[in-house]
Amino acid sequence: MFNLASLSFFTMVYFWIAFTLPTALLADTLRLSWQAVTQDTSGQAESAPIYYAIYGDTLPTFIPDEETLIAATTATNFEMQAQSNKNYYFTIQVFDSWGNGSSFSPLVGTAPWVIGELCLILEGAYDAAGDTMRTVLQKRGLIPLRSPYTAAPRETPALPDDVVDWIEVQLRDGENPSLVRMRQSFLLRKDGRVIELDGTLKLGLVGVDAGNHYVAASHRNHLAVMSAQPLALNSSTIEFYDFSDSAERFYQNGGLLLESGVYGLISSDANHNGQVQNDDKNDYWRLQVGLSGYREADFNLNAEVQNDDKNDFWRRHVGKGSQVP
Ligand SMILES: [Ca+2]
Ligand SMILES: [Ca+2]
Repeated sequence: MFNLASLSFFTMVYFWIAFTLPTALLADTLRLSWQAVTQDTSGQAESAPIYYAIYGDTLPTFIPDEETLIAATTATNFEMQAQSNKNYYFTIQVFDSWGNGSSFSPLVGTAPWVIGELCLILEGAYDAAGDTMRTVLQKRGLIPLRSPYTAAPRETPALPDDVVDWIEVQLRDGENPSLVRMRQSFLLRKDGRVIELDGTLKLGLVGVDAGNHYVAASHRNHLAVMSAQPLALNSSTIEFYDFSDSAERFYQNGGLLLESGVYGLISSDANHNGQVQNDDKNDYWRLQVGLSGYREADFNLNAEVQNDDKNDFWRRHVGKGSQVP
């Protein structure tokens, strides 16, 4: 009996992924193949049958478990129909005939990705007394299940607990930060953590290769911010960036001191054009004052457009602009 628990895939299994040309209008065939495992880590021959459990999902941060188990096979290849507008990620575990399982193979995917974790505070939602952000919008059922950022479309069947609002995360070129390499919608939790749609902290940022990237964050009625320097990101080691604890985290000093030791994004950009100007008041606040709901001019995110949105936020910031190039 061979114990596969310590079997290493890194030297024994290789993966290829290929898309074939679409044969049907809406589906591509996704093919996954790998080299057979024929021996264990100590070089002993492995006796058949061994089988391969294939786990997969549309996010690179998925957890391989019963829910993400797609198939088990004794073959060394696998085919499935894929939706052409989605990315897919896979990992494989091999089992011997006694049911001993190996470690998971390296992840493979249809698009490159990097991972990271992020923390930021929105001025409008911040409640210094509670050291946390208001979740009135969620408590009143007002946060849409579809991201408001149309350039980074995303949808979820349900929201996790303690959500403040949607947030857009961008990775920008490490040499030329005006170049947006990817943008993706996530959720902001009341403690400042940016979370995946299922609530996990690890963010899979899809569509870029490992390397140096500036991280930018954009909210629908706050001024966008960017990391002071590019971060070295890759697909296996988590880089945690916390915008909330120092003015020095922000590119061109683009953050706002909220209370001693706490920094955040500036509120009051109703039309999300990167500037707090008269039109944010005249074209949004003035038309929405007195209304409830998920509104652009609700600068403190309490689900009501009121005088304090103008007096305590817009008036203090008019003339300010985002420092993100
Ligand atoms: Ca504006
Ligand atoms: Ca308000």
